[in-house]
Amino acid sequence: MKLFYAPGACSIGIHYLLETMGDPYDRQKIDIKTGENRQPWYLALNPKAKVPTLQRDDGSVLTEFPVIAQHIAASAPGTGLSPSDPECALRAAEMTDYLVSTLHMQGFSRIFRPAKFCEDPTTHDAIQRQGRDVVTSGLAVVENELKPGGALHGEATFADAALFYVLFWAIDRVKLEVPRACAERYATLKSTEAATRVFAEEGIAL
Ligand SMILES: N[C@@H](CCC(=O)N[C@@H](CS)C(=O)NCC(=O)O)C(=O)O
Repeated sequence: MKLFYAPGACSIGIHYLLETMGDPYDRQKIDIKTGENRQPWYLALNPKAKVPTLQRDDGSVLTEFPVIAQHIAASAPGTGLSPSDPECALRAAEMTDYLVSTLHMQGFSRIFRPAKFCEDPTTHDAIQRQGRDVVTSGLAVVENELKPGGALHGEATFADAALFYVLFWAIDRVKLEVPRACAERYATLKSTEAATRVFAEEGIAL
């Protein structure tokens, strides 16, 4: 399989998952800043013009982070990244969707790209404040789910791929104070060899 990613983008979570699993895969860097994701060849692959994109060995393409993460984890059943218990798998999917659709799309998108929400620059501070509020309240939910009995407690699952990039953005990019269990989980994820390889490959110095 082949991952199309952009350095430091949400695709870093899929990159991290692939490195965690350790099976061979291909990858190609896409330069969003110069609009490579809007080039005809990339749109033919993914008309949504987004990363991550995953091209499978049969040539078919998957888009949308939660689906890609679940597909990759399911391809390595022995790793535990795809929970065998249906209820655990459902809860991991629930958290992955929340991390991507709420913290990323509703929160960080406002912080990083306020102009996408309103072109008027006088509104941008307010939009970014809204984004921070979404992220802060979202991280409170994540914190509870990291505690015993929560969907994110214990062994890593495919949801950790989303957790990895959301916490990377919160802690290392936006420099937010995050709740304790979130900080501890990110420290654990970041200390892995997989994370070291991913940051080096994407050219990210922390
Ligand atoms: N819903 C998509 C969102 C992906 C997304 O927003 N990716 C961003 C990078 S973090 C992107 O490709 N942005 C390019 C652009 O908007 O031009 C998913 O879950 O994969």
